Amino acid sequence: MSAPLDAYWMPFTANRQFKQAPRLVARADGMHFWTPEGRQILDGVAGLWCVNAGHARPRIVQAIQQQAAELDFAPPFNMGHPKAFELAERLVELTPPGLDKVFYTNSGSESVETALKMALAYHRVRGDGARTRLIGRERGYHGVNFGGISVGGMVGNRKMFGHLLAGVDHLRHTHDPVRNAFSIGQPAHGAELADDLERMVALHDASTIAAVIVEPVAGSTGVLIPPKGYLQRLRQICDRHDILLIFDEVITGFGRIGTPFAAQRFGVVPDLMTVAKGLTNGCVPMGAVFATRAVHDTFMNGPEHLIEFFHGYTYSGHPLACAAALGTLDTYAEEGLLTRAAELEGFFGEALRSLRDLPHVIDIRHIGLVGGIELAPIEGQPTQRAFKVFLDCWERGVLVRTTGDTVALSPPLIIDKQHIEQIIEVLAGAIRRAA
Ligand code: PXG
Ligand code: PLP
Repeated sequence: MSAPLDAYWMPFTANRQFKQAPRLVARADGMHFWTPEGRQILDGVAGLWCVNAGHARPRIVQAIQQQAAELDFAPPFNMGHPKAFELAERLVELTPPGLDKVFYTNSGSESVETALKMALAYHRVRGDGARTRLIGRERGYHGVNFGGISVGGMVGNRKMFGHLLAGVDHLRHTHDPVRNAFSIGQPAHGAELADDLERMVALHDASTIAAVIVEPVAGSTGVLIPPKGYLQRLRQICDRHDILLIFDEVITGFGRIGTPFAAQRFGVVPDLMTVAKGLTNGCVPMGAVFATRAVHDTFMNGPEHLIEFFHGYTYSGHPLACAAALGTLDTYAEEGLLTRAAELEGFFGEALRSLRDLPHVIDIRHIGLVGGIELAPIEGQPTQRAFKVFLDCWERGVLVRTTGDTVALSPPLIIDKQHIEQIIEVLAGAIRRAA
């Protein structure tokens, strides 16, 4: 090991355990990482659900290099630079109709905070300022900032941090293995869970509710796919009561489930949509919030010389991030990557389902190029069986991700069938050994 490991306090990591047996990567290209010792690792999770076009793509590398030399920084408040505007125009060509406005952030977490603040401010500027309540969902992940953990539904991310935002409530999650285990694509049962929102309206009154935020497909909490009709129903209830619907597409955005955004796959258009990760192929930190023209225009009614939305980041629309995003969009377009997951979905799903009869496999879920294999926990040691599988796969040259006792796969969208077979073979061995 070259540098000591002491000073770096690592995020979302068992620091002491990691430092006893560190797992480092030093280089990446295409579908692979390499360790400092030169061992090749097949990337089964697109880094952390973000490297959708694969690693070290030439157009993106070149765009970042050129941009760093040409314009390293431009102040984003009351100033601009051409690529920020160009990128916004390019992005709204990809979004569902109506989502025509882009606000830049630097991460998924910041996108979520931005969207929640937009929702509150939107109601306020239209004279409906009593709408302050935000509704999330159990088992939701919306990043790690205070708004996101308040509307989020992962107890580990919430319990250490006091009271969080006031006036938040949660829909029930949609995970129902009793009725839906081993569904192909969207599960059949559970659309009625969207009616939880009607119960919240009955409890709190619609006049107090600003917005509902959900992941169209929940990623971090175990790949939970929306039951058929669920998102449509949520949209209808929001419309009925003037509640804004926010889709958190930080994972589902940019081709993960076979359409540019999940909104298109499910045919449901939200009022606000958060993205990050695949926006720059993970190469430079960047996030964004898409807003409908209607939401945006509501802000544009006051005096023209005044700031309409008191929000923004030093690095909003950073030139390096914009350049990376433009290179990323070019790569996606040239290689048809934003719809490639739809072409591979059948093969990928079948490969995943071949694991069905292995020991302790209690559910397999998949859509597009995202999959979850849920394992029965080792008694008294939740998460340990999946973590054993993760370590075993790493030793055998495949990177997977675990959440609870679910093993998650979300490979780069450039993956080919042989890579899928390799991942499944290594995973099958690891699951057998973790029995
Ligand atoms: N929303 C969603 C739906 C996400 O998946 C965020 C917001 C936050 O994004 P940032 O860029 O602030 O991390 C995410 C991020 C995992 C894992 O292992 C998933 C995420 C982040 C870290 C780990 O599942 N998703
Ligand atoms: N803290 C201080 C003292 C600052 O001056 C700023 C920005 O100017 C911030 C936090 C916020 O930083 P950022 O805009 O990078 O989110």
